[in-house]
Amino acid sequence: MAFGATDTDIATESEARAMTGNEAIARGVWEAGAKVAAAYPGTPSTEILEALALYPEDDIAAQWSINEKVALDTAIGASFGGVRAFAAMKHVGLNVAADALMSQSYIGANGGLVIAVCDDPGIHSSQNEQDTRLFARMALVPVLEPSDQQEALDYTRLAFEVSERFDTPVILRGSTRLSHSRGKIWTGSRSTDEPKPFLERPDKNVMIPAHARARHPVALERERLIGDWLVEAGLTRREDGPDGATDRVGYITAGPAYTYLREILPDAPVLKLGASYPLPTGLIEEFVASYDRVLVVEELEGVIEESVRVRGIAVEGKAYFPRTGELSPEMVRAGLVAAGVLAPPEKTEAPIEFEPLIRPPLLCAGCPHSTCYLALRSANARVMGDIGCYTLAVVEPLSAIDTCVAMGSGIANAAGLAKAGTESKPIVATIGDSTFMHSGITPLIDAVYNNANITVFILDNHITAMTGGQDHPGTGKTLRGKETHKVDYEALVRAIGVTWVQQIDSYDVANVQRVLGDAIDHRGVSVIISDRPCVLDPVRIKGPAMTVVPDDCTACQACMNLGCPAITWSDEWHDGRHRVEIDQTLCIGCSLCAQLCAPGGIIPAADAPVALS
Ligand SMILES: Cc1ncc(C[n+]2csc(CCOP(=O)(O)OP(=O)(O)O)c2C)c(N)n1
Repeated sequence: MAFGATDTDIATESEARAMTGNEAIARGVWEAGAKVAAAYPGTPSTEILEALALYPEDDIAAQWSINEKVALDTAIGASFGGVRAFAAMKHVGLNVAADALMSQSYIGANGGLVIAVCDDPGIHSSQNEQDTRLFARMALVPVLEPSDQQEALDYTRLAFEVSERFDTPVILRGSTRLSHSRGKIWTGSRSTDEPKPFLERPDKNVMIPAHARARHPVALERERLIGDWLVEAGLTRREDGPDGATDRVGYITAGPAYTYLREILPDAPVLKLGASYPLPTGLIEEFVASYDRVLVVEELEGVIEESVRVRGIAVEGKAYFPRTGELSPEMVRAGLVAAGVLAPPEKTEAPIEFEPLIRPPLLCAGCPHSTCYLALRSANARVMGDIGCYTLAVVEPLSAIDTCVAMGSGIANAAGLAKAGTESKPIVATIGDSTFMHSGITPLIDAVYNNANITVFILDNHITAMTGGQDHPGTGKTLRGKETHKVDYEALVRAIGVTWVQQIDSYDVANVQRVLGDAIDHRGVSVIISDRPCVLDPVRIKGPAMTVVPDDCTACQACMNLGCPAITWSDEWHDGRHRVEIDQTLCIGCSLCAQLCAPGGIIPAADAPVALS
């Protein structure tokens, strides 16, 4: 057990298993007896709900919500109903859910309310690198920071207890490294508390100004109480180490940074914070007074360092550790050397440096998005993009996206650009089906309402491809794979007042171009819905592979404009010139390249006269 005994004694009936941080969080939610869990996918948090869906439906209602705010509001509703409830999202998802969080902080929690928010230091798969701890502090919501997979489970359980004991939502902060790496953990059994009755307290549950004014001080008061209680619970603790005060330098740390620090300095005196907000001021004062110098080691922003310093307590930190990117043991070592507490490594032979092979992200072979962007490039459109696999159309050879801000921004960005009146090119917003559901519908209503002259290209590949193929209200399937109502995009778009709508199959290249031209010619809002499933999901498409007939290939490279990873430029000469080749192991037989090949030099391999490459 990672911390001292609490009301939730989780070590009993223990069984060791290897789990990722996300699986451990899911396990913690289940063990805590939560009855409702909702999320919108987003790396690195996605697998939490996928793992929760493996627990019995009678135990927990686990669902994909249309976006993060709806997920949090769903969990809030269940908490009002007196059961433990959970929402999960990536860091930027909290921006979407923030409005609800800020008010719920004043309202509190009837049934325990926990929100897992997974940060992405290093921006492996996100649009920014924001630090959730800053949000938590602004919302006055405690943020627990597990350092490893065992703590991911333990802290999740404890987060529900904190939530109920102190009448507050609680954020559990994950990160890419913790979410996706695996560790051995001990599991426990599921709590089975009875639901609480609905709390008939409009003064607490209804946030009108008079009520909110009274609740704000309550939220501030619990700040002090929680910080101290986390010490009592053993979650925040001093580890003074065998040589304790002798080296005269102490460290304050939290989350994965703790494990990196321990790898470099296994015996150093450390104050390990289980929560970076609220802080146990008394304990920090005592700890800092015990050492000549105290360094704060934390990933991303200097949240702990600044919070300690504003209390007049002298600590150092971000002078030696970066505010961007992921920490690692090596970076912690480098910071400690810069701070003068570790000697620089002795000069030895230069280590062998391995240059990683650069593999730029690409759309898949046969991706149905590629022809839409080819057509947009031919139309010389100004393309206001959005977030999804299709954002990769920004790179060569498609090079067909001009802007991409945040999920659901593209349509309103396009409308705003049209209103600016400065753009001579046709203005087109492109948006995936999941993103359209998430936050594309309201800006489309707005564009129609304000009579914007734009085209909206909904790229429906029947799935949330970018995050690994999750369902949403447009796929007709739930998180647990059950059939449910499927949104009819055309009916929806017409219902909000769009008069020019056409569905197309993006595998019909000539038709995509023609319809796009017509849509651009329409004055007002026009909508094209490209309807062709992702090559990976839900059906793994694999047709007979295509091949190039060397005699017919004129090396015009029109096919290469698709950016298909199966099409390569041959180094071999044929009849005095180079030509293209198709890698048959990658080709899925979509035939898009054949449609672009004017001389007809690309044919199904099965029809080739001799075995061709
Ligand atoms: C606010 C927010 N939530 C979640 C994500 C993670 N995310 C990025 S794109 C995307 C959806 C992609 O699906 P879709 O729009 O259908 O496009 P596809 O990848 O299928 O082409 C998600 C969930 C994010 N970047 N920002």
